Amino acid sequence: MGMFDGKKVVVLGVANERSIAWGIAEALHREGAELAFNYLNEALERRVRPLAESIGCKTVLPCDVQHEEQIDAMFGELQKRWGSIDAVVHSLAYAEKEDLSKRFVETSRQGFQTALDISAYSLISVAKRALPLMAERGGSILTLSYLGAERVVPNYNVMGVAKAALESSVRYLAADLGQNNIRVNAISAGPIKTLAASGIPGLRDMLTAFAEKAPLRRNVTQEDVGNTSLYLLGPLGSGVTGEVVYVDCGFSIMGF
Ligand code: NAD
Ligand code: 0WE
Repeated sequence: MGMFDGKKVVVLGVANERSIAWGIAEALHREGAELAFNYLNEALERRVRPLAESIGCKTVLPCDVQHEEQIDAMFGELQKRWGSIDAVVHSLAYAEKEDLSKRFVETSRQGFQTALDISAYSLISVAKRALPLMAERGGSILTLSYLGAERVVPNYNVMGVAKAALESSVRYLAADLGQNNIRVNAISAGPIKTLAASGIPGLRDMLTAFAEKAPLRRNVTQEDVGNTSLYLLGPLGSGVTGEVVYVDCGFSIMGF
């Protein structure tokens, strides 16, 4: 008996086996969920499809969240195949590389728009498409944030601004969609070595310093995030909405 037996969950943001979204997918699969995945482009399709097939999933659809019609097409296809959905995982972000290394004051208008569009607005756009598919039974939406939303993390720059907008959107969506019995929450994860993090200069030192300072004296894993996602996406989180839950080995409680 799995906690997600018979539940249909859309997972956005798997790029490879190190993706946080894949850690969440594995946890959901273990608990019996039926899953659907997106891929950003054809190069990533070649990574995502075999991973999905390894857990018996054939629903793998293209969706670049910068294009409204691709979000429409994905949820249109899910409507046809599944009729309804129970949960959505939004685990994606993007900012121009140069905006994560230059002085923050140099952030361009275009760079700001790109980061906010892909990393924050997309949650609203996805929630809008999920709403009619969840309307009957209610549902749960989960996104991924980072401490850089609230505190200055060197070089996180415009991504921090985008995550602040994302966390605020979680609260506004939770207030709005509560009447449809849809919950909306975020996990604020500690740094994890994924594709999105691997291009960051100094990531190794950051991970070492994190594990020294965090109360649990280790780094956060995809499995840690997967475990908490089960709580927020499923019946154990039935009364929780609009929250940002830290999965950070305690790092953020420390003052010194
Ligand atoms: P990842 O590279 O595995 O995943 C990022 C995903 O974003 C990729 O699958 C990529 O295809 C997708 N993406 C980018 N632009 C897109 C677009 N236009 N349309 C659709 N998809 C797009 O890296 P990850 O670390 O697993 O990141 C997942 C989420 O976790 C992100 O929101 C990230 O900000 C967040 N997060 C990461 C860390 C970390 O240290 N790795 C910590 C906290 C939060
Ligand atoms: O949210 C993130 C990373 C998001 C991200 C990563 C990239 C790298 C490649 C968004 N856009 C891009 N664009 C690229 O071209 N994290 C929480 C991981 C992360 O990113 C950092 C961090 C940490 C931690 C950037 C600077 C400092 C720390």
